[in-house]
Amino acid sequence: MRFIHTADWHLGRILFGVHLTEDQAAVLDLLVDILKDSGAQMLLVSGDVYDRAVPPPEAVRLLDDFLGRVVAGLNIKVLMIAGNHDSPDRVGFASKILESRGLFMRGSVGNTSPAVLEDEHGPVDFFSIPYAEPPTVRDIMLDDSVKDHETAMQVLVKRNGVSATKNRRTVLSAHAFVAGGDESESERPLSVGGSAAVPHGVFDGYDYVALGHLHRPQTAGADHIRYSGSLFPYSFSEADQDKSVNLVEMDQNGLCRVTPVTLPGKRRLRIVRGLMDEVLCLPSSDDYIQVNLLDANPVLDALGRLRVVFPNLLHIERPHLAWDGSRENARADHRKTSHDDLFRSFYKDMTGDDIGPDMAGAYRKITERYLRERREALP
Ligand SMILES: [Mn+2]
Repeated sequence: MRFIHTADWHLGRILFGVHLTEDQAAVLDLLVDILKDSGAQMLLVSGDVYDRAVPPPEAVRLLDDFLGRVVAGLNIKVLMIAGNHDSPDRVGFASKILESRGLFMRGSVGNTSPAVLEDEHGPVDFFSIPYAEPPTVRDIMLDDSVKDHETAMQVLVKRNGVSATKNRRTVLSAHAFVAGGDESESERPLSVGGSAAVPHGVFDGYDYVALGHLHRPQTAGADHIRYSGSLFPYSFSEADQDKSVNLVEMDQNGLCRVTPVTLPGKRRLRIVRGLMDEVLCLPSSDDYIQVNLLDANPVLDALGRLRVVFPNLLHIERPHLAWDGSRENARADHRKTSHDDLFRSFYKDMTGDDIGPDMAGAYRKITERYLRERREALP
């Protein structure tokens, strides 16, 4: 049995004001080709299908087109669960009708009956645990032992009735934060205060666990418990990361061989560092770019001039102007400090460096002229 595991599509994502729909469409085209060539019977999408509970129409059209090509066109089944960005009810819309066509949309934890597929060795059960807040799980399962994400996951896993001694092969698709995972900047935390983490041991008994939530591809405590990572880099903390899907080959005993298949995006997300003059000489590119400008001096129209080289420039960082909120002379009385010393300390606060003789001289010249003009203008 072969299947493909992916997650965290975030269709409709907007990054620094730019709609990524075109990039997401290009990656989904690649995924259709991968599915066509892989011999996979099933595609698992482990949550965060959309970026928002109410996705923009272009994102809905993109998913509609993709599912039509895969489920109707290639006759490959799809099991999709809701993540913490999705609306459970919207993802689960018409699910009972769609099941007969091989499209398993699992929005709410209320409906997690397995999708059963057969190969020459017998059946494989594909279970799902969509994302749900612990209080929601407590209400739906009528179980007061649910206090946090860990106890919620325990209760939901137990309901599936999968044990280590089972005689059927089982796969689980879930959206959760497994303890010890490597986070990026683009995941929305599952819990504010209190722990969102679940230990990987709760998944004992499954032959493969297809996780969603963390955007960097990784294993979670065991080789068969994995995050596929997101479809596309959704923050500059994921710059230069290769995104991929997992091609899983399961044998008659449930043993899985996992091969990541990379998804090279049309455009990459890159961070470029240097002085303004250096960066302007770099080869032009339509990648999504963050420029870390190392100039300490003011740079006029940085955005306009850099956009000539990088039309998809999204963000400029000025590490030398990154004031960290600490002021070295915060307690000094500014009324007793000379203009020169005030500026010297301001400069150090803003840039982290001591002022050089050129800058100090230029400042003195400007202030002297200003003070002279003010004196002369007085009646
Ligand atoms: Mn996500």
